Amino acid sequence: MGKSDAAGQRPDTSYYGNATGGWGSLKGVSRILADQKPAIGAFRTLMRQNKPGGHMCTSCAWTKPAQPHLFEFCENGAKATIWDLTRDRCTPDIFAEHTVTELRGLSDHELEEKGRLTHPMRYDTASDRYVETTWDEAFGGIGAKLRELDPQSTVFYMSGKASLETAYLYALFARLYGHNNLPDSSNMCHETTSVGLKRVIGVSVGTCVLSDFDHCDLILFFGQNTGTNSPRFLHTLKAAKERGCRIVTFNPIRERGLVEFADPQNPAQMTVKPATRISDIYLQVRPGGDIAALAGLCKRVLELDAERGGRILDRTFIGEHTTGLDELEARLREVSWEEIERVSGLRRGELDEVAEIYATSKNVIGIYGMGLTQHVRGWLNLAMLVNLLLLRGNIGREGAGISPVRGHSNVQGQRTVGVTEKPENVPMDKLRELFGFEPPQEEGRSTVDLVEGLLDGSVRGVISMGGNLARAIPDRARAEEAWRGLDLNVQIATRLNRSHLLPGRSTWLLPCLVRAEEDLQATGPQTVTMEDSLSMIHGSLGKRSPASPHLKSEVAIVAGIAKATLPPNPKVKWDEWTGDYGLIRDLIEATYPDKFGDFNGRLFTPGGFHRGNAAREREWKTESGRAQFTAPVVLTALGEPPEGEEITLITLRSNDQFNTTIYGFSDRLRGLSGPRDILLINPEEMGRRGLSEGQVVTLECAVEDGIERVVQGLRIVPYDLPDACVAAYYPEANPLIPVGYHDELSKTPAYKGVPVRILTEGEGL
Ligand SMILES: Nc1nc2c(c(=O)[nH]1)N[C@H]1C(S)=C(S)[C@@H](COP(=O)(O)OP(=O)(O)OC[C@H]3O[C@@H](n4cnc5c(=O)[nH]c(N)nc54)[C@H](O)[C@@H]3O)O[C@H]1N2
Ligand SMILES: Nc1nc2c(c(=O)[nH]1)N[C@H]1C(S)=C(S)[C@@H](COP(=O)(O)OP(=O)(O)OC[C@H]3O[C@@H](n4cnc5c(=O)[nH]c(N)nc54)[C@H](O)[C@@H]3O)O[C@H]1N2
Ligand SMILES: [Mo]
Repeated sequence: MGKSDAAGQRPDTSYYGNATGGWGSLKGVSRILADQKPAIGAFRTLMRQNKPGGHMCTSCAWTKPAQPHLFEFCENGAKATIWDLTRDRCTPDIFAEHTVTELRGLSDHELEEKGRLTHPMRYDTASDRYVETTWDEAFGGIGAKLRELDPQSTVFYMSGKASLETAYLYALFARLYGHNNLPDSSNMCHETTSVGLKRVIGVSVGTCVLSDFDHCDLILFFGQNTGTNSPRFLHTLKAAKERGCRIVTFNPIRERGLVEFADPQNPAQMTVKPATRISDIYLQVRPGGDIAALAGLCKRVLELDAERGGRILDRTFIGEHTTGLDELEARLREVSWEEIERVSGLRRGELDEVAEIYATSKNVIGIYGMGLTQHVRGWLNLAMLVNLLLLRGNIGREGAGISPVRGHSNVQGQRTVGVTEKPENVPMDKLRELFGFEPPQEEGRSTVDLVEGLLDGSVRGVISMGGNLARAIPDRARAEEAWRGLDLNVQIATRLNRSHLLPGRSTWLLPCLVRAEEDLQATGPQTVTMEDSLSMIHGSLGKRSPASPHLKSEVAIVAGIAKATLPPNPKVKWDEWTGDYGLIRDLIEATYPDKFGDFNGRLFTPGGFHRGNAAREREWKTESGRAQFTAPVVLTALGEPPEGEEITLITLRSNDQFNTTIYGFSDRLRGLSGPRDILLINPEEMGRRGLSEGQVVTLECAVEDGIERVVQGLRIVPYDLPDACVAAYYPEANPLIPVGYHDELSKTPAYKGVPVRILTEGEGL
């Protein structure tokens, strides 16, 4: 689509006939190459991606294998790297030409397309422009402001890309300064996992490692769009399929990557062999219907056990390791098949068939993504999947387990090393001992608490280490004005985005290196580390020459602000740590000795090193000391199931975006391209509601809390979805999601199940 915006184009919904991967993915990469004109050597850089001694991709968190493919990158990993290595530069000249008000008129895509940020910038209120500043002035200005503010009124957000070294220092800085207000992008994503899995199996992350996928004979796949969001995982799935493993998928949308896959690394498969079929059974569950579907599966497995003389359940495991099965059985006896079918949208026969496969499979892995976590009862979705796995002892042995597919490339690791609002997850005694101070004990703010604090004025200052909070949060339209009332807004970023254009009284835009770039400090080039979705820790060494000589590393920026804010402390050595990241890894090891033993020695272990997982060893760090069965009080994950005219909204990522970074306008794998302001709905539902293809409608949120939330100008596109739901893109649809509408336990926003009304012209407005 070149550089132009897509406004005005009609969606092209022609069926995309090819499998995921294949020629289409190569075309996707070439288009971005042509658009971004990366600097010379970009291909060589891509060849080092995800390999020991190379740099780790900044796209998804899928694991990096010990024996990498020749091209250990996928279409979207290549796009992310090429996006970072563009030749376009967003220089002080561009800021001199445009006021911030003017820049706010541009789309997400147009803003990022200005290129890499090159200089530290300060917002000047009088001219409504960003003006060039020096790092000293920036650090000094930010430090002075932070000293003026009450620490409790400030929030340090982190988006999941920054390294373990940056994350550790950032969290330490927050606690030395005096708060635990350390939300992470994880708060919008897998916080449900951190809280939900912890409650039932005592760990906050998944239990599988890569070799489990060589031994499983069934994979149950819930609400994760592999082809777009973690494409390298398709190689693992394909290999499992070729071994005879079966895959059953639960997803309202027939996502192509989970239907079939042609290996773009394998020219033979792309030209002559048929693509590999991925899912044996694909069930288009209704959004929020997974609790019901899993209740049906558990109910049927219990029936099969009774029918087959008690040979289906793993009674030894259940007796030794679990608690709560009686309550679950009693509850499932009460639940009717009629209710299961109604809430899940699936038929009893379909669930019976899957239950039979489950009951006769030896090793089973449960996989999930945002389709389970981003619901009001997301935690119960996970607890139900754990119930099913526990019935046959499928947690804590080879070839089995539960495996969330995490989002950002280091989001899991940032939590591991202390970026969390929950003080109980941090070894405060260790921090006290290492740095000689009294760490704050008060619970900090999550992302939802941050938005609420913006709206009620109790948040006065925000530092954002990456990310684009103003777009990614729920209720973003309401929060926009509030950003502008902040006393301090510090944005550390690589490319321009909307969050940078909502300046407060003191506003700073600080440009940083990307992971593929060389990070040169006093002792030479520095390695950084990250933790992937399977809890493997990897070193990452960038070699590219930085996009501008004025960039600093994220570590140096955190240290610079911290030093300018805090009184001197002989145990806190910002300059030494910046000079040698190995010293920061020593601190990580000293704080978390059980997870990071010999950290510096194991940096470049092929495939990474595993940081350990108690549930994998069948050690249950739960309240009861056992793995917990959960009896579902209700069968829907939706907070407010739609009534009358209402319908459930799912918000989606396209194949051409990374969160709020919009690379282009092709949602290739769904056969969609063109403008992103569309509303997907099935043709029967369109008929029932008198809607026609191409009609432009308004969506209105149906949660009644006295606040009107609408998004206008959405074009109707007929699409294969279950009844009673519609789908629109994130972040365009975010004004419709109330900030208070989130997972009950973890506060993860319920982005996948919001009740809305469709208004046609002249209605309601
Ligand atoms: N290229 C690319 N890669 C990415 C990202 C990106 O934006 N672009 N984002 C990264 C991040 S931060 C994250 S968290 C991950 C996100 O990766 P995913 O977890 O895959 O998240 P989504 O694409 O939001 O949605 C996942 C799927 O949930 C399905 N779904 C919706 N509602 C339900 C439901 O109620 N039940 C079930 N069973 N399914 C449902 C949707 O149809 C969709 O296929 O990807 C990461 N990787
Ligand atoms: N409706 C709806 N809303 C959602 C979701 C959904 O499914 N539906 N998903 C949620 C999820 S899972 C997530 S994780 C959040 C994502 O929320 P965020 O993580 O806050 O947002 P991103 O879009 O990933 O951030 C993109 C920006 O990060 C900056 N950046 C990129 N690389 C780097 C780097 O290496 N260092 C630094 N310092 N900055 C960098 C660039 O300036 C870029 O503009 O959105 C959430 N919002
Ligand atoms: Mo995420």
